Amino acid sequence: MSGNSTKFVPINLPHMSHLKPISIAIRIFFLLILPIISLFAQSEVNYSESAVPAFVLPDPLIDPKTSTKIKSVEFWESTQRKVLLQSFAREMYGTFPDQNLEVDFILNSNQQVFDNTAVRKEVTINIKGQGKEKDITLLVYLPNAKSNVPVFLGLNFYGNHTIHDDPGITIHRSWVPNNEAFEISNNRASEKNRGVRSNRWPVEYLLEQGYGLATIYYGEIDPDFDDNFENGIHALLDQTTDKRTLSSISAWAWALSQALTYLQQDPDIAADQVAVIGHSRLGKAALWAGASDSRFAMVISNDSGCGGAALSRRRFGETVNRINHSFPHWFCEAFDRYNNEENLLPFDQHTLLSLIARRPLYVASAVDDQWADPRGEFLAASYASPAYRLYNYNGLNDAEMPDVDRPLLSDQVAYHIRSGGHDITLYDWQQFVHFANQHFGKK
Ligand code: GTR
Repeated sequence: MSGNSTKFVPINLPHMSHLKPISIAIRIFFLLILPIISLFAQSEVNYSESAVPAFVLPDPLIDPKTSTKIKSVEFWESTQRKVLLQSFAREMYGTFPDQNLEVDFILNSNQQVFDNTAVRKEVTINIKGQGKEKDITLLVYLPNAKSNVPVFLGLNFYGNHTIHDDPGITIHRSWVPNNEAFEISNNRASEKNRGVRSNRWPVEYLLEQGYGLATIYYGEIDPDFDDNFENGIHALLDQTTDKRTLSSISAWAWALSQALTYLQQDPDIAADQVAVIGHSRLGKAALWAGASDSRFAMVISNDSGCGGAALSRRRFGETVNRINHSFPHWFCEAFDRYNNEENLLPFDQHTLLSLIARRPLYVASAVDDQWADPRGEFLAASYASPAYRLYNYNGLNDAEMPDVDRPLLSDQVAYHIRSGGHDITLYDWQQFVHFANQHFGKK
């Protein structure tokens, strides 16, 4: 990773002996104290709207070859979208780990649960590459009362068994971050953690609303630490390929697409009604999956922040420089070039959201989650409107940012800022269900 190239001026204090104390003080201030102050200033997090720098956003609808505005869906889909997707892969999210991987699905269990009101399926996604293989488990709940079920698909942070206290959910054997509150130690999941994250996954509520839920533990795909891409599905790739083009976010997004392939084959599921959803870093993965795989019928970002829905150029809360230093494995190495140089990015996150047009998009923020820059998330959704207009939708258009807990729903794009902090709550899910009902033809 390239760091800051701050230069220090050498100070030779003895040479100052002929100077008056006042000029020594001035010299010390300029040579020693000022550089220290400015170093601190750089590392301070900006939470002030007045300190957001002036910036110009690249227009996703300008054809770089002719510098003219794109007006046709045909050109957008056949050319520009592809160029922009490649640009995101090359400069930010990394390439998809899909070279020469073979993927198979095995339905391991299919059982009635919750007093026969629902079915729980566990599907092994078997991935082979370079003579090695890896299994990841997709957990699926579907309501019994319906056929052709629409499904929310999202990754989870600690294991499928943490999303509900259902004793039938298999406990994974992958690396998992320790968490005292969840009784996770030695980086191993166990019975003790069953259901610890059920507050984030309202399974019964979704089933009652006629939706299915599908989830994978993201650490089974690629463990969330900087391992130089040795572990997870990266281990199944040809290690002579350039590792610098890989990233964890692309691995997680790739697995979401594999899960979608299974869900589209499941006869109980509406193949054209699978919404991809994610919270926080998994919201970044959901957006990248949704942008790059148009089979996802709806895309939902919850508090995805920097590298997700928030505009990078605003430098509000988490910045490109910070995220690349804290999580070097999330993005590809090329993204380091934009540390403190956001204006050089050939796109911004409104471009990513534009790639989701014309499909329904929901961006959600939380008012106390300033680190994720709620306003930057709203603006990116709003600035994606021109792409939606290509398809004769309005998108958020020029709407003002709504008040807290007052969702703003346009024809295809929705946004809310919830009271409270960085989390995904029942309130969030209720808004997503309401939005999905509009698009998936329910009442
Ligand atoms: C934070 C990170 C955010 C967000 C969050 C999360 O540490 O800075 O970008 O992804 O983690 O995933 O909970």
